[in-house]
Amino acid sequence: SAPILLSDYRAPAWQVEQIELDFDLGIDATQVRSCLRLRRDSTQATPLCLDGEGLELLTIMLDGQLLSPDDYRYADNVLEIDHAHDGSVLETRVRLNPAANTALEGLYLSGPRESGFLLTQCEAQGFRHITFFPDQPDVLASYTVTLRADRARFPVLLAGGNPDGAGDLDGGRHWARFVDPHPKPSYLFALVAGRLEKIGREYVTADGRPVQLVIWAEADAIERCHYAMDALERSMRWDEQAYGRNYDLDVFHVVATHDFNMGAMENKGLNIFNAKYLLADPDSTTDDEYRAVEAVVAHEYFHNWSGNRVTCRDWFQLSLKEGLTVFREQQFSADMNSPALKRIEDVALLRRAQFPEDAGPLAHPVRPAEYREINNFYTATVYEKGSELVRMLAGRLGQAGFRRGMDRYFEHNDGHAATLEDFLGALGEANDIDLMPYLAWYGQAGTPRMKARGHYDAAQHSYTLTLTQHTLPTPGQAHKRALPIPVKLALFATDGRMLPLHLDGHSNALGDEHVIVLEQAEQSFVFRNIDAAPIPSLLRGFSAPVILDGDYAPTELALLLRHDIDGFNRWEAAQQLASRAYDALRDGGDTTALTAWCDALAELFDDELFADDALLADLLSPPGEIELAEREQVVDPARVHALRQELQQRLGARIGAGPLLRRYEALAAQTNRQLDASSQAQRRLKRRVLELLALIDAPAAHAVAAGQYQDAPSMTDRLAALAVLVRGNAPQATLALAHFRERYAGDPLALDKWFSVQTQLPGELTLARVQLLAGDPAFTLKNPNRVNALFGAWARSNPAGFHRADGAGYRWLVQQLRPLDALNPQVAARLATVLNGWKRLEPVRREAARSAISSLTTGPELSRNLTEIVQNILG
Ligand code: HT7
Ligand code: ZN
Repeated sequence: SAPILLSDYRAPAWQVEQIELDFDLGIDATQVRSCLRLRRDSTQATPLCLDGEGLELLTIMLDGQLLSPDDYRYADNVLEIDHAHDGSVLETRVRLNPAANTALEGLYLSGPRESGFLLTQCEAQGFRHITFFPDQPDVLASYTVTLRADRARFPVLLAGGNPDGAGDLDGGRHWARFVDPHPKPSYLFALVAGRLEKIGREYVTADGRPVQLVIWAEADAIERCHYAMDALERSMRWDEQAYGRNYDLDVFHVVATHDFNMGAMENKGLNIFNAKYLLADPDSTTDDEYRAVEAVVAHEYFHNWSGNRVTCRDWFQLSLKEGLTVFREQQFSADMNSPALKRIEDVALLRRAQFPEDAGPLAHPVRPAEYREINNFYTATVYEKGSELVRMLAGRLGQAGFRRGMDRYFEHNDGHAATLEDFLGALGEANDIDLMPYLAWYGQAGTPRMKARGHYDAAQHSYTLTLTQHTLPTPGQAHKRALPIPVKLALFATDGRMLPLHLDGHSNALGDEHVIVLEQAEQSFVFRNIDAAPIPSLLRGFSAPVILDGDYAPTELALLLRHDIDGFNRWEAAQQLASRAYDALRDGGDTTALTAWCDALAELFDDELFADDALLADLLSPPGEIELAEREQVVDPARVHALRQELQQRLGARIGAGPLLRRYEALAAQTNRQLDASSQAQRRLKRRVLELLALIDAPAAHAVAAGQYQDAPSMTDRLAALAVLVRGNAPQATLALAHFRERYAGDPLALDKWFSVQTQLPGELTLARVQLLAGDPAFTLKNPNRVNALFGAWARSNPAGFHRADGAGYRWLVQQLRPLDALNPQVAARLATVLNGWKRLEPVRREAARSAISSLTTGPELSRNLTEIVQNILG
């Protein structure tokens, strides 16, 4: 199919002012009647065309007249209708089969047919699987939705908007109606019907509106929704305080399902969540997962303004809602938890998921210029890099200026479908600043590489910092422009003091931290009144999403690691030092960096005054294998793994088994299942200490881990212990895995962890175990969480286990993609992206990967989703 181009965008010739939807719900057959009141743009002569996919068309009526097949054409998923005019009312009736919908897009069944429930997923283009409609986000309509169903089978009937009546019907059936007063695009429509339990809470918004908050889940899960309810309330308060945004309906429903393609969905008034991001209790949820639940609940709630009240003009603008909402979610999580840890977590994710995407054949701008399948563009680039771009703008405007700009953005675009230009325009106009140069970031793929070189002039007492930038070509974009790169910086003296900044071109002193903006390919910045060569702390807080080459001596990084008061940059110094240590191990050269890294961390480890256990755990963790592989021209994943293991062994040995064990015991003495920051930090550090111990004294660590597994009061401790046993291929792993399987047999989310943890077996053992697990009765290709727990965890989190030298891993994964694609194209396409980096593999693996991926280009036709990914990956 031909690509869809941003440059082809035209405002719709037909709008839908009002839609009335009537559902007659059934598992195998659901009838949908839709009634559209149409409005025509008189300047365009385009005929009325509606999207519709996989619909069994029953009847069409235009202005009360039944249409004959001569009056319309339904082909290639488009229904074209003759004789419609401004003010026409179009009624269509269609039939759907929810139970047969394995793609989980449109109306589908979650769970077994006897007891499962019906739900919808419409973003990005699922509504066309429900009824005929101009299924694009710039068509905003008012929705009235009536649901009818058997009361015993579907006791709960929900749709977005406010409730507007309910009652009994003949034959044991009932009905419920919902009216949404806010015009919305079709992707925000939702319904849910089935046997669900609820928990509820009254909430009063800052502007005085009483709101019923209700979370729905199946009976066995409802008691695990309380944490999410608390998180929802925190999110609502936070958005009122931080952005002045109030909720705008009388009800806010949230529903949990185990069958979902993504994390969650912000349908107006009826959010639907993957159970993984809603259910939580200490026995089955790790600390990281608790934080993820809080973040995703907040994210979906924040969409009510950034996405729903102000939506996207077209799907090219996806980051307008996603990048902005990720940013708002990150701010919220930072406020609820530790800002430094949150920043570390977010940057680590960016580097692990987005930088490789931006450096490979799937690289695309935050605002892509074209796509074939929009579902393939819910990427780390659109989400995470998109958020970084908003962060740069927020940093440029300062807190008050950004708030002013956001107020203007919401006010000017409320109820409209907006563009990124509208966003930058509103932020800029409210502050009298031209932000349009930042638009270049949205159109250019690839991660800029920024070099920093310092020169100290003792005679002049000046320090000149020269910054250069360069972005490598990406597919379809050979030439790159210089981008505005804000660099937040400080200068340190060798005794660890921060120096006051006197920058040429600024008459007044700037304090000890300042943001300079690199706007050209090369620029120099001169700092005065400096008495000795300083050590620059650059990109503080990761002020721009670039790769920095800082030309530091190891001792300088060690100094920043010890003295920088920016928690993020402290961690960053440790990461840089570890990367240099890694290079030293690989190249067999100078070991200064390795020694400096080990010494600095051993010193911190012993420092009783260093009280931040969670930060210490992060400092003690070198970059992951994916990030380290990004440093290589040619990647041998087994070698990257071995070198990283050796790096950690050196660190463990430098600290020493005795101190590690003693620290472990001290931390273990405080073991509990509380969720406060210090209890979480204790578990995080305990895990890291145990992992280091396992690398230098495996039997001792495995004995400790086996004990921890047995006594663990929380899933965090239990899973950490299990992971150490499995990764170390310890004899105790077998029993622990069997126990885990039995204990959590009835809990799908915990069972997912049982699958995932086993994908972390080292090296050559992995594939056979993954194959065995794929044959387990609990494994199914129909459930996205299970597929991701097995195939995704294997290919993404165990590169050395996935990238076997004989290519068997690639061949086997590719074999799974075909049947998966037949069931669920979105999940298959996303899984295929794990092969993104094949071109940089060493020659033997590269050829094996190329051949495996190419095998997908012959044989039965693949979905549009998977075809696009395969074609782009092959390049
Ligand atoms: N806005 C939501 C995106 C989403 C989605 C997209 C494609 C297919 C299925 C999907 N489920 C949810 C999620 C979010 O970013 O909030
Ligand atoms: Zn989102």
